[in-house]
Amino acid sequence: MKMILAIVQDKDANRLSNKFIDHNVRATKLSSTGGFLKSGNATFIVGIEDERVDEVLKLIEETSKARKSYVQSPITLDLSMDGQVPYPIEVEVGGATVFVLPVENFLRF
Ligand code: 2BA
Repeated sequence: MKMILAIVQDKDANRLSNKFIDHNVRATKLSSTGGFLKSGNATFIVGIEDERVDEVLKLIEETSKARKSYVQSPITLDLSMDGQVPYPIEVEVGGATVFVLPVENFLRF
């Protein structure tokens, strides 16, 4: 068994949840926040049999789009008043960031 941790953009999260339901994939969705953009994303936890890992990765890949986002450049406190104007820096977010981990034990009580 493997655990798949998939971080996807909020905009893709509902579609991915629905795909998991359609394909009988059990998943837990957590609301998360990207450390860099500090904006909301979603993290899915999926426990899945080894032989279904590729199927789940395909569902994630099909659903997750890369999008451009913008972050403000840092402003430094410049006492010379040398007109430092923050400007937006473009970053490409996603599709999805995915980790596949081995599961030592899977228990349900
Ligand atoms: P964020 O940390 O908010 O990052 C959003 C996007 O900003 C990243 O997209 C990347 O394009 C850019 N970025 C992140 N850190 C950067 C840096 N130090 N310098 C320049 N640009 C940077 P993605 O790479 O697609 O990541 C999307 C989200 O996936 C991340 O949101 C974070 O929540 C998660 N993530 C990505 N890599 C991770 C990792 N190695 N471990 C844990 N979470 C990760």
